[in-house]
Amino acid sequence: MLTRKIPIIAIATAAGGAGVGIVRISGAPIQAELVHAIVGREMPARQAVVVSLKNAAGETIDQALALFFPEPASFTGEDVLELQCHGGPQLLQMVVRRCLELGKKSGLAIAEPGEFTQRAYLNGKIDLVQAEAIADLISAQSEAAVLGATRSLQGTFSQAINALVEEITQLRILVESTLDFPEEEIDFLESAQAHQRLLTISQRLVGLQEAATQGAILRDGMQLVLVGAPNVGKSSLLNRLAGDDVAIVTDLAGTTRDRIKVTITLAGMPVHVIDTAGLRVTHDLLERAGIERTWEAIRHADAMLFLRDGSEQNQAMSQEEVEMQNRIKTALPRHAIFFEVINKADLCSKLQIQASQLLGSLCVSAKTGLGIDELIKRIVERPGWNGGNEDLLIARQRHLECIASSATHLQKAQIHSLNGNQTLELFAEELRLAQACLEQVLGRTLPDELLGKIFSQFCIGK
Ligand SMILES: Nc1nc2c(ncn2[C@@H]2O[C@H](COP(=O)(O)OP(=O)(O)OP(=O)(O)O)[C@@H](O)[C@H]2O)c(=O)[nH]1
Ligand SMILES: [Mg+2]
Repeated sequence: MLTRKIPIIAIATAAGGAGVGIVRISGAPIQAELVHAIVGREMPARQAVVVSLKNAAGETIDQALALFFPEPASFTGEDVLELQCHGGPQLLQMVVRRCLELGKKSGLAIAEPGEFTQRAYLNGKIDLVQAEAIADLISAQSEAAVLGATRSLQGTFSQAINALVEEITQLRILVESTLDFPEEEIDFLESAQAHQRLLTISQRLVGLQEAATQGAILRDGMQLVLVGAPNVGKSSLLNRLAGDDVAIVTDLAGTTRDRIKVTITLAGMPVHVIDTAGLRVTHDLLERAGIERTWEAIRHADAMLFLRDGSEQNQAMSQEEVEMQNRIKTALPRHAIFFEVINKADLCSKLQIQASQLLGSLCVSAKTGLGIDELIKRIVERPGWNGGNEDLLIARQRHLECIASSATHLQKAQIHSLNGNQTLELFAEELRLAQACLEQVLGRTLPDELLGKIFSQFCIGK
């Protein structure tokens, strides 16, 4: 997205009829004549005024409540004029059209998606984490996600990152100034406890990494895919996890033809459970199309339950099953978690169950509920979900990647810090890189095109 200087306008409320609809204009500045032309009077700062909005023929389009926020004390940091109209889609379009006519000379144009928030970011009103939190707040699907996004918007996440950046900066000042006095460097660093300070920073970063991991799970939910041969009980397990008869269950192999996706919460963690068509060689065109979708789901999984039927006489995997499992593991994304689950444990002997558990499988019965609590516990604990109760922040994969890179640079810095004076410059360099990665989270050192991409995913009018 290009950064434009012209004033912009958009309908800020959702499409469709509503009691109130808001049209928002932002500009640096919005010419006083334009404001006057739109609302038919001078606007006081930050005071609600009832105004008549008129069309070119002088007919009243609507009676609206107008608010004018002069820069810099506004959302975007620019002059902002907000018109709270009646919320009819046609009416709001007419208001926008009229404003565009009146603002033609000033270059008034329709805002691009996220352009208001981008201006707020560029004018230093919010950092990138806060800007992203606005989009996440709008699209939040659960109470916990709303609270987490609000916390991030209020700056809790940014403050934690800023505090770490500050500590790394202090350490860098120490190390880099030591570089100028090579003969004293080791003693100096030792007396300043550089190594200990680095360890403390690393520990804090790990804490932040854990919080951000929780936040990313909260925002995106986990894609949990149920895979296995026909009839092993995938749909039955989906129904058990969802606590509802979501998918059809029969004793015919090949019942499920298409992916079925249900979003549930397991121990407070949002999970998108995806039931799939059983994997087997088939000449049925419809079933083959379903199986192709199973592979598609595997390629996008965060976690997979590979189900086997425990009631079958032969507990050992056939050559065919081994090959299938290997193909699946290759198709899974690198970060995905793989569980082997033996279903129909109600039909297994105690001995069979013990033998399977020894081999690392989880034994459950979708029919009776046996082992389901343990399965849920294992599913939520692997990505590090801690129950998601208090102090959750919302976070994105982008944040996780930056934080992980920062942690890697801090680890390298630790190695160099122990290696004495030969590697002091490398120590300093790794600290610099660790800091830069954290600053990227806040958007400070992010390339323009990436910034544009982030804001273009916002809705128009935000
Ligand atoms: N005893 C017992 N039967 C089960 C269990 N889970 C599923 N079944 C039965 O196994 C049969 C197949 O179950 P489904 O859930 O349809 O299996 P599926 O893996 O979805 O099968 P496809 O959709 O054909 O791939 C049904 O008759 C279920 O009632 C279980 O834990 N115990
Ligand atoms: Mg099924």
